[in-house]
Amino acid sequence: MDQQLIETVTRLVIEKLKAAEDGQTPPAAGSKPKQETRKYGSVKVWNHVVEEQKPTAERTTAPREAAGAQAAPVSKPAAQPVKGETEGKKSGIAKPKNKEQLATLMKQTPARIGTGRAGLRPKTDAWLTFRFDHAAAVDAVYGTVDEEVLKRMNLFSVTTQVDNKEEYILRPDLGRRLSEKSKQILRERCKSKPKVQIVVSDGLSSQAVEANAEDTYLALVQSLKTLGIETGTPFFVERGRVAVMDDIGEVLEPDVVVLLIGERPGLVSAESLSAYLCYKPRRGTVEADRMVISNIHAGGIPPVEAGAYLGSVIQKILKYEASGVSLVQKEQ
Ligand code: B12
Repeated sequence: MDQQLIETVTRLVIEKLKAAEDGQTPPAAGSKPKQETRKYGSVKVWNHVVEEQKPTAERTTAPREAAGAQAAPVSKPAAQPVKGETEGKKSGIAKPKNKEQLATLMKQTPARIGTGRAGLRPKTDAWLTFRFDHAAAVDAVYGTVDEEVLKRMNLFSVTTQVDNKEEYILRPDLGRRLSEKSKQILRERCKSKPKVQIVVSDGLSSQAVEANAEDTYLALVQSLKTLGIETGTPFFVERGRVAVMDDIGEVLEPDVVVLLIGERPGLVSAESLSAYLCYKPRRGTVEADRMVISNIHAGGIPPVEAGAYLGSVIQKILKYEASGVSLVQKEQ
């Protein structure tokens, strides 16, 4: 499909939805947005097709400025509505064979079931909602985390070997490696060999970090403090993948790494955060030794609850000196 056309249609749809919400007249069809990035409630439209190719030179602590036209708006986006929770869940099927059964099924899942059809196609409502959620997902992947959020959390930034979002998507292997400059920064700025190293990364959803990382992080820190577990110097990894924790393990040699990272957006929520944990992650760590607490967001595990729970999981990891499948085996 033509990327440009998709962008144009998405913009028009969102402008119409927003205008309907505000009771305004939408801008004329084809009129260009003033900026590359515009916000419509929970959706920002990112012109990712024209993302600036950045030089491959190493970046240090302020990599996001280079995003230029792609820079994220500074205000925190409104919380993403969680489907099935905030929506009326009206069935789109005119004459269901079993109305009660359909209503029961629809109540049990936020998935798009019972939306009905118009001939062979989805109904307009279902189609527009899909486009809206898809736009939110694109924003989550292509967006960058608001500097203010990182400042509030007192996190400095380092980068992986990825230079831009397109490369991030095409080369997961580079997202699993810290740049040489970043390794040097970590050696200079972080406590070496801490019990627990907390790391935050945008991963596949910058909005997950903006919406949920702060509460999760604060609850986690509080929980570890209460348990008397020492933590290292926290930081943010831009465009990271889960296995970047192995490089972090090599450089700082913590006992446990806990990585709060944005999950791949689905059509239910684009701001879901995961916490991946590993005991002594190092190059060559097998995936089976990692653990995950996923779906941390308003409609899933509440961030504060997740943070508190993570503390007890870490305590167990330290006790058994193992994580993932190895932990399960040692516990038996
Ligand atoms: C994409 C994905 C996968 C992909 C990962 C491939 C890839 N390179 O991206 C594939 C299909 C391989 C996969 C496999 C599995 N997955 Co999966 N996966 C997801 C998904 C949809 C998104 C994860 C994400 O965005 N991660 C963030 C990005 C930045 O990570 P990344 O570095 O690109 O990729 C790494 C992670 O995705 C990680 N990962 C993916 N799944 C899992 C599961 C576990 C238990 C662990 C420790 C790590 C892990 O492995 C990738 C390589 O390092 C989540 C759903 C969700 N809500 O999070 C489920 C999810 C995390 N997966 C899940 C499960 C159960 C599995 C499997 C155990 C399934 C199985 N029975 O084989 C395996 C385990 C894989 C592993 N690494 O150990 C569950 C975990 C439930 C839980 N709380 O323990 C989730 C939450 C889905 C669900 N709702 O059930 N998964």
